[in-house]
Amino acid sequence: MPLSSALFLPLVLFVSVVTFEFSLADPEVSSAQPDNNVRGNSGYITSRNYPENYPNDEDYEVTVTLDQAGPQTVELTLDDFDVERCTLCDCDNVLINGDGSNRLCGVKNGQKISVDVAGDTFTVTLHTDDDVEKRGFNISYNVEQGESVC
Ligand SMILES: [Ca+2]
Ligand SMILES: [Ca+2]
Repeated sequence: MPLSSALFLPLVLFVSVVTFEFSLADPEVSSAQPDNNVRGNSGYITSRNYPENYPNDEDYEVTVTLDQAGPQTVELTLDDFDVERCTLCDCDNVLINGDGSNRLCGVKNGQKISVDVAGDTFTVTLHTDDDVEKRGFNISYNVEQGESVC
């Protein structure tokens, strides 16, 4: 068979298999865990499209659900953080738990942030304006062990 057919046939088979498996997926399972939700006492929180640039004009919220209710302290490490910087972080910014007193922007690789969490969830929100897209962030987190917050 000609070379083009030899390349095309495996591609058709591959697409067919992927389509078939997708049709078997349980829609309730898929919708229960959208991409922007994270579970567990440690893990990673990333901006949309990371490590590609995030889009303009959106509020992208990641909800993290921990294994137990608080009060507890979660330590975040900004492993990779590049968000458009303006005075007072008025352009693009990241809020932890909706806390407007601590808006993050600019380049902050390696910075650590402690967050007090009363219940079993906290949020990380990226607000973006209408121009200048950056890479966004990859934030690792873990619940601090062995201490109770009273
Ligand atoms: Ca801007
Ligand atoms: Ca922007």
